[in-house]
Amino acid sequence: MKDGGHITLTLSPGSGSTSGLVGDERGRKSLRRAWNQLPRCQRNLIILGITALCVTAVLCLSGDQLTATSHQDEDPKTAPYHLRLQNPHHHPPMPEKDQPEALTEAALPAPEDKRQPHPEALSDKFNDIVAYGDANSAENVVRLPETVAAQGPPQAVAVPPPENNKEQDIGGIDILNNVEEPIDQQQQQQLHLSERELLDQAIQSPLKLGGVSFKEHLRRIQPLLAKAQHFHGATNERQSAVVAAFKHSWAGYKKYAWGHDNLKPISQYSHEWFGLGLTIVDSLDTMYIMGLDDEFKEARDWIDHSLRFDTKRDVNLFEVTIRVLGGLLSAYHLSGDTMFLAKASELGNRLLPAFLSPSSIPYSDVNLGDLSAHAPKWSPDSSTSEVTTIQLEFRDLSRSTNISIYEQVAHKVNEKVHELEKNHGLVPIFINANTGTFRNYATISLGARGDSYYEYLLKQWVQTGRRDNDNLILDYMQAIDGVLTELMRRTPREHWVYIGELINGKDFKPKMDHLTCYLPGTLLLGHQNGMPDSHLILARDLMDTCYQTYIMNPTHLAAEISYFALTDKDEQDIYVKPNDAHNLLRPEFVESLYYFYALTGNRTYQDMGWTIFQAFETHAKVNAGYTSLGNVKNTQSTRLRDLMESFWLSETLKYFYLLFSDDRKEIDLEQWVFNSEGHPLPVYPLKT
Ligand code: DMJ
Repeated sequence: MKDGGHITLTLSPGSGSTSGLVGDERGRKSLRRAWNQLPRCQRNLIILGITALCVTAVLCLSGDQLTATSHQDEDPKTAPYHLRLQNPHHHPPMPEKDQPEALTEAALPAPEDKRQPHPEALSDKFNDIVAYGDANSAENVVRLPETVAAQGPPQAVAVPPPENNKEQDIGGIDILNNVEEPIDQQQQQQLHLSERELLDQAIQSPLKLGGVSFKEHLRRIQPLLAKAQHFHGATNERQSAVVAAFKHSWAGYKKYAWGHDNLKPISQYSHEWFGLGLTIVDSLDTMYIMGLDDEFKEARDWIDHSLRFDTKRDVNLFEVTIRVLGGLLSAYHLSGDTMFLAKASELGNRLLPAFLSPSSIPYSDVNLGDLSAHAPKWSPDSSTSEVTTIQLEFRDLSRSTNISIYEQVAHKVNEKVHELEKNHGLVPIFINANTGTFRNYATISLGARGDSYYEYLLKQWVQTGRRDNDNLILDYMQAIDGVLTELMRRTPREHWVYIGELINGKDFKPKMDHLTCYLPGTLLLGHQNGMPDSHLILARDLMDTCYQTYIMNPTHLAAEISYFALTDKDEQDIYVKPNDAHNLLRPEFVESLYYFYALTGNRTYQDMGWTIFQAFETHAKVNAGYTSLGNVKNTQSTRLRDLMESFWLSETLKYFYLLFSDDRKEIDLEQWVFNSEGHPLPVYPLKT
């Protein structure tokens, strides 16, 4: 330390004196005098020597010694749980044969062998796992994500900026390389606002971010903005066939329903739901991935000039979040076009009134123009899957704009639901936004109103960098435990595995919605990220059943709902009731096929998908697009229903296209996470 041009050395009490402060002071003075009497060059030499000694000492210590904590000596068996879990991101590379990818591929039998309840390839492993309860418990994560690479940004390939996007020329770094920006005055002010004040600010000024215009805010966060990703387009006949199906759908929509939510392809008319051009917004990223530049540009221009969010009309928070907010954000991340981010920000602001409930569980309905929200007209409750399937999108909006409020309010829902009592980790399908509690005796289901609660537990954990011991992943593991013990059954003769429901929260019903066929893909994604082998086995068995629900019908298309035999007195192991025989062009099973192909490389899943794609071509394709069907049980009487839902373009066709890709990592699942509507969003590095 410099003190009037001199170096002040301080001795500890007792080292220079025995008489307390006075002696200490005297010692210090005489030392200073002696030091001052030394010639300057000698003093410099001494200082240099001391510095050299210190540097040598530091260099001799290894990195581990330098960062050692008191936990280092703890017995791994008795150390706290979080210390026993290794950080997945620092897991050493495994020898080739132990790579989970190889394990998964080898462990999953070809679909021909599928109907064995315990195939040989897995039986030892299966027995080793013993009881599901133990194997799946939160205390017993079998493997950690060995294949999860160090979290880096998605490989951004620089492409020329779109002409229509001037702000694109900024050449900012990838969004995932979040750089520390100096905190400016605007940010300083924001830091001092409470959550409620931030919420009010965003709601009162939906055309602003952090109190300033979008343009100004985006200018300030330039280094955080996304770069365009590059896709090469179809590379084989199957992919080309899917692109042709997309173009056919798009042409019909453009001709008969442009600017409206959905196409009615039989009556060749439009169908309105929220008045937000759903099909256009939902299709953006599919077109970008397929390399349909002209279609992407016309959609982009419609969004820029004609998409309005200020109409006084109630919309459903969940549907608009997964389709519109998710669609805009995904289009932004893939194309790098900040127009999409500005639109997403306005929509995010206008959806925020949903969170002004007494419990922080959002209301299901929001009036985007009025900026008000309420419970559905038909019930005081929100659907559980709906309030828990908005977090990927709201978090991404926060991370993309560097405005925290969206993530804050959405994450609070995670916390509230986490605290609620569950049935073996399973949740009732209704929750009250005023009281924040589940409806008593509500059904438990992995189909309608329950499904994506489970999906988003895992996917949010993946999105946020796969943090050890996170409540999201602990809740997910507990829930899948509950699925295995409370909901999973096999049919008596053919041993088809299915997931039933608990009516009133207790009475088992052997009914499975087609919606539940998303689960095998999610389970495999989880297994790839360290979940127990029991998840893999369930994924594979359920995959077989879902495929059977397609090929058992003469159309090779699945019904909306299937029932399963409880005893061998039931005539068929799987059957469809007349009122449930419709098909809405839903994506869930194709989505699972995509995950199975993307994560294992096994091309048999492509062949299964091709059978289904051809079935859609045969039975759902009409002059003006593709239509939902009323009956999959009779090829001569499919009873065309006249609706092409936007998820046909956002999900079903996108997953077909990616399933048929020669490059199974065309979208790298370590870098991207698909929202519930099939829109890829970036995975963020673990926050430290
Ligand atoms: C889509 O909107 C989403 O996949 C949602 O999560 C469930 N329903 C449809 C598709 O079936």
